[in-house]
This record gives sequence, C-alpha cells and structure tokens, in this order.
Amino acid sequence: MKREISIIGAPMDLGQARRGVDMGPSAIRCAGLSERLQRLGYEVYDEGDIEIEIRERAKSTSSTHLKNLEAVAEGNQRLCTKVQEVISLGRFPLVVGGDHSIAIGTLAGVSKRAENLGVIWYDAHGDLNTAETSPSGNIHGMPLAVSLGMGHPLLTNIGGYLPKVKPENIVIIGARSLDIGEKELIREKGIRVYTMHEIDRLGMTKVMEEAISYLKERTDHVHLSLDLDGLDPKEAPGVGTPVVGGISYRESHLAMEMLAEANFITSAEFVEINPILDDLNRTAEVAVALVGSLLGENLLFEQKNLLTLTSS
Ligand code: HAR
Ligand code: MN
Ligand code: MN
Ligand code: MN
Repeated sequence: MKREISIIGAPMDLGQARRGVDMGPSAIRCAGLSERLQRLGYEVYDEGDIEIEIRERAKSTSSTHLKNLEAVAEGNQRLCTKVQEVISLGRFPLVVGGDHSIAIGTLAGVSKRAENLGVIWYDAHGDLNTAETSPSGNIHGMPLAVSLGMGHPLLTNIGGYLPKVKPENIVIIGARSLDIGEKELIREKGIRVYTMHEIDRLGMTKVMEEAISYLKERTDHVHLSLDLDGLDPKEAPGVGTPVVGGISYRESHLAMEMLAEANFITSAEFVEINPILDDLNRTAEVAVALVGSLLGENLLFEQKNLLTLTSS
C-alpha cells in the first residue's frame, strides 16, 4: 500500500494582477506542511517549485487581452509534466500555489490516467470564464473552462489532449461570485454547483454526502482543487480576491474529513494563498490544517484513517 505524497510548489502569480501570491508555496511550507503529513505517517517528498517566469519578463507577446498568456501556458506545461512524473512513481500529487491558473497544469497532469476524472472545485468563484466572457483577462478566472476544452488553444492543449474533464464530472462548492457568462455555461453544461445558498440551506454534511455519492457513481479518480477564497475572508484573509459570506473554517474541516472518510481523492491542490495580504501566516496555516484533515487527520483516530493512495 503506497503512502507516498509529493509536494509540488507552483509559484505562479501571472494569472492575476496582485503581487505576492507567488510566495504561497513558501508560506505553506513555513506553516509546516511536510511535518504535518509526516506526523500522519506518510512518506513525503518535496519536489521543490516548478519554474515560473517572473512578472517583469512575462508580458503577453501575442495580440490577446489574456494577461501573461505565454508565460502562464509555459509554467502550466511544466507543472503538467511534473505531476505526471509524480503519478508515474505512484505518489499522491499535492500541488501548492500560486494563483488558480495552475489548475490548468495540474488537471492536465492528473486527467491522463483517468477515464472519468472527477473534480471538486472548492471556491468562491466558478473560474469558468473564457477569453470572450472574462471581465478581467485574468487567467486565474478561467482554469475550469480551459479544462473543459474551452478557451485559448495555448491553454486548452497543454498536455497534448483535450478536454481534461467532462462537465458532468464537476462539482463546485462555495460559489458566491459568478459572472454572467459563467452562469450561462453552468446552465448550458449542467455543471453541479453548491452555492453558499445550498450550503446554508442543506448544511455542509448533506452537501458533501451528495457531492461524494454523485462523483462516486460516475468517476474513477477525483481531484480536489481548493481555492482558499472559498473560505470566509474572516478566517482566510490572505487571498487576492476575497468575497464575504464564505464557508467557515469548521465547515471546511468537516468537508475535508468527509472526503478523507470517502477515501477517493487521488490528487489535490491548494491555491491563492498570498502571504503579503495575510494576517501573519494565518491563511497558509489554515491550508495546512485542511490538508491534514483531507489526508486523514482526526483527533481521536490519527493513525487509522490514512488514505490508501492507491493511484494509477
Ligand atoms: N470571475 C472573475 C474573473 O474572471 C474573478 C476571478 C477571481 N479569482 C479567483 N478565482 N480567485 O477563483 O476575473
Ligand atoms: Mn513571480
Ligand atoms: Mn479559483
Ligand atoms: Mn476564487
């Protein structure tokens, strides 16, 4: 039984405009990520950071309003390759960011082995914009659309195939800021979304029960993409695009613990941690605590609930 995890840092800040999110991988390491996982009994390999161009050299060269398009695409291709390498070694890929545009590379890397990749998108946003619908030109608002095969070919073709995920295999949790084009796409494609309304109404327990059984029925691997802005900014302030009225710290732990119990997550990423917008290193600490819960930490049964991590 493999219990090996590879941490991959993706210090990407080119998918959005604010400085500092490229320091996310460092912040999350400072918050004790490896140690936390080692204490749980995993074999942890820190793969270091993939190379990302610095902002000062990354301006788009082609005629597009997508910011830093080529540099975002190159970084994501490298991330895709690294994720595939880790998977081929039988290890669980845990990607830490970096802005959410890195999900393009992560999903390209993890979906290759899957017939039916499932994706849990834990986020205040849908990240379902295309070049046509994006209000900002920020690629971190687009990775889920790109993974559906919609968007600029430099992004959709990463990994050499498309699409990476089918709309019916996606569950979005925590949405409370969706653009008009994103809402249209959700309706048109029939993407399952639990907005804050459903979380308030049903409670996180029911939301997670439904999400888990929905994905268990139709997918063979499940990736968790957790944007820290899915949480309420009172509890996770170090993010570039905070939206009030978010998921609580406790609800998020519950969600992660239920995923650990379901034992079906085969890759994960934690993104949008920006230490220069943070209250000390609080948001990275929240991320590390959530990773712990996701990977089986439980106060009473610490060693009993480890994911089997039977991948490939
Ligand atoms: N929807 C907006 C846009 O496309 C905002 C995206 C916000 N950013 C994120 N993604 N953090 O989850 O620009
Ligand atoms: Mn940078
Ligand atoms: Mn996001
Ligand atoms: Mn977000």
